[in-house]
Amino acid sequence: MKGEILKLLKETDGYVSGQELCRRFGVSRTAVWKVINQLKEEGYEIEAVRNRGYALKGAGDVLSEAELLSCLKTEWAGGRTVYFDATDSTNIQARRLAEAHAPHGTLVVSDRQDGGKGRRGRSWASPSGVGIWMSLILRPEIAPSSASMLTLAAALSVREGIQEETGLSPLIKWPNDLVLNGKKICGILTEMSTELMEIQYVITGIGINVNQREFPSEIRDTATSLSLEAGRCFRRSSLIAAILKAFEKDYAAFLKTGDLSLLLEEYNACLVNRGKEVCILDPSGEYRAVAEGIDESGSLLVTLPDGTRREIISGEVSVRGIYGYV
Ligand code: BT5
Repeated sequence: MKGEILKLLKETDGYVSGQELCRRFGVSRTAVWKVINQLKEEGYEIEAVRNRGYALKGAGDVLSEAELLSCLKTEWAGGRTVYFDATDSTNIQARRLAEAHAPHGTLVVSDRQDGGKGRRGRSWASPSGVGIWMSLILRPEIAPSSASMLTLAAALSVREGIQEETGLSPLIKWPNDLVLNGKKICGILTEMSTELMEIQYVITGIGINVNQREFPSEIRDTATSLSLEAGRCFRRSSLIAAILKAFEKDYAAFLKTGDLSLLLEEYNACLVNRGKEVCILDPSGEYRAVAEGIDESGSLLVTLPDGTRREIISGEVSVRGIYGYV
C-alpha cells in the first residue's frame, strides 16, 4: 500500500484527501497516517493540511521498495522488487532468491554493498546513498554459451536510461563497462547457473556511480560518477526505472534472434575503442590490435599489426587503451 499511496501522491498535482486514501485502499485514517509518517521518515517532504489532505512537496534521492514501485513503468522487469538498506552483494542475494524460485524479472536493489563483486574475484566499491547497485534475475531459454551476450545488451540499456534521465551520453568499453570522459561509471557482472546444459537462471548485476563526489584512492584515476560529470545530482529511482524500461526492449530484441544482430549497429556506434589501437590483456600474453567492433555473438573483432583478424571472446580477456584505461 505504501508504494501505491506514494504513486498517487506523485501523480497528483495538489492534495489528496485522507478520506480519498482511506476509500481507495480500504483502510482506516490511522493506517493512512502511519504510512504518511513512514514516508516522511524515509525522506519525503509531505505537507498535511487540514480539510485538504496530503501533498508531496519534495523527495530528494530516496531509495526504497515503495519508491521503486512508484517509479517503475515496466511490464516484467522489477515485477517483484526486493530492497535492502545494506547487503553483501545484490548478485549474491539474487542468486539466493533465484534458488528459491524467484520469478524472471525479480529485481534486487541495495543502497550499500559490503561485498560488491567485480569479475574474477575483484571487488566493487558500493558506498551508501550515492550509487545504483542492482541485480536482475532472468530465466531465458537460451544456450548457456549465449548468456554473456546479456551483459552487452544490458550495457546498451544502461546507456539509454542514463541518456534519457541525465542527457549524458556514456560510451561502452567492451564487454562490461560504461565510461564518461575516459573514466568508468558503470560495471556489469553477469553470472549464471546451469543444469544439464540448460540455464536455470542468469543474474545480471549492474553497478552505476551516480552521486559520488569522490572515490577511494585505488580507483580515483579511473572512476567517475554521473554527478561529477554533469555537475548536479540525480534520482537513483528514476534512473533505475528508465534503465529497466530500456532493458525490456533490448532483451526482447535479443530473444527475437537469440543473438545481438538487432542491437549490433547501436552497440558499435557507442563503442569507445572503435577504430583505435588497444592492448588486449590475454592470460596467455598481452598484445596490441585495432578494435573494429563486435559481431552478432558479442565477440570483439580486432585487427593485428600484421593484418590478421582475430575474434576475442569475453570472459578471460580485458581490453585497455594503450595510454590508459580507455
Ligand atoms: C565490473 O567488474 O565492472 C563488474 C561490476 C559489477 C558491480 C555490480 S553492483 C550490483 C551487482 N552486485 C555485485 O556484487 N556486483 C554487481 P570488473 O570489470 O572486474 O571491474 C572491477 C574493477 O573496477 C575493480 O578491480 C576496480 O579497479 C574498479 N572499481 C571498483 N569499484 C568501482 C566503482 N564503484 N567505480 C568504478 N570502478 C570501480
